[in-house]
Amino acid sequence: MIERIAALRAELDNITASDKNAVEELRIKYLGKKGLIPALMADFRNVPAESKKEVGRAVNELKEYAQSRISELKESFDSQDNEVSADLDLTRTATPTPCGTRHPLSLVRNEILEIFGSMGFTIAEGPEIEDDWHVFESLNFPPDHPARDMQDTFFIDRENADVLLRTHTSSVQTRTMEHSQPPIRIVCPGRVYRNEAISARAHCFFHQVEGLYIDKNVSFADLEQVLLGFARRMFGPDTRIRLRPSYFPFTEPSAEMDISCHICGGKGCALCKGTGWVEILGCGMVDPNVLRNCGIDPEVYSGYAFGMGVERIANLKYKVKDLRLFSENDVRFLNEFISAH
Ligand code: 2NL
Repeated sequence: MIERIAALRAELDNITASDKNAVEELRIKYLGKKGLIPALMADFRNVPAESKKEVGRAVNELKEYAQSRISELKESFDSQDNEVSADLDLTRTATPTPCGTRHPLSLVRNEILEIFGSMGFTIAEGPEIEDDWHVFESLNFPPDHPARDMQDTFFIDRENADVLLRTHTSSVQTRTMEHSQPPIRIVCPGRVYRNEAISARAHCFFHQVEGLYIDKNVSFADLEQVLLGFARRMFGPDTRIRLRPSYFPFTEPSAEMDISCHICGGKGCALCKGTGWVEILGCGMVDPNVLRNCGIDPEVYSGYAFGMGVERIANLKYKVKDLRLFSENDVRFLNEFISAH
């Protein structure tokens, strides 16, 4: 009996296991109901009385030794499982997931809309494929106006000259006037198309935000104040504006607005070509013909309108030299605007 105990003990000294299942198999082999150690214990009754004390202690020690060897092996696998989580440093900063950026034109458009929104203008949008009436006729373009030429406007149906891509977002404003009465106070953002050769300074499409305000007693002074407020929020509180007489078919009088150069403050630099002023938009009082065409009585109501190119404002704000960068979607360019959010 003592020899069998010693042999089992020696065996237990050398047990190894490749995984948890192997440990379980060993446990069954030595300690399970029909295992070697319970079998040994079953034979205990055959041990002569004078040896019972000694053998009993040895069997109990063997059992304890087997239990400790088996749990030792088991723990080695448990701690291996834990080693993965022990390596995991939960205080470390996670690897950053690269995420997209807003397009600079979206940033500038949103900023423009936000400024006019705070002055009570709501956003109106409309179709890019338009008809002659909404783009030209209603807006007081004479039939022989050069903008109506094939050279400037994209006609998208060979047979039908009445299907074209809008050349300005004014068509959204005429649509709004057609179906609602003043007061009307809207800003119209959107893409517009012109048939031009693509270069650093021109593209066949660009983006506009136009504004329209119609009510009783709207004056040119109202227009000037709203545009001054806009210029100061967009380009800084010290910005000054000047309005130069101009011509548009749909406004009378018409003007072009310059801001004091935000780079040199008006002293003269490369951006303002030494003049101290940079042009940012066109504007004017809505021509009475336009109001009449859209079902609004020019004897009762008056209004102002303005229009600006989003690319032009973005060029000035971010000093982008080549217009084509705005539509090429080169991520090296786009990633420069992460911090502008
Ligand atoms: C520019 C100039 C302008 C308007 C757009 C407008 C719209 C209606 C009636 C009257 Cl429905 N006017 N829009 C007026 C003046 C100038 O845009 O240089 N845009 C890029």
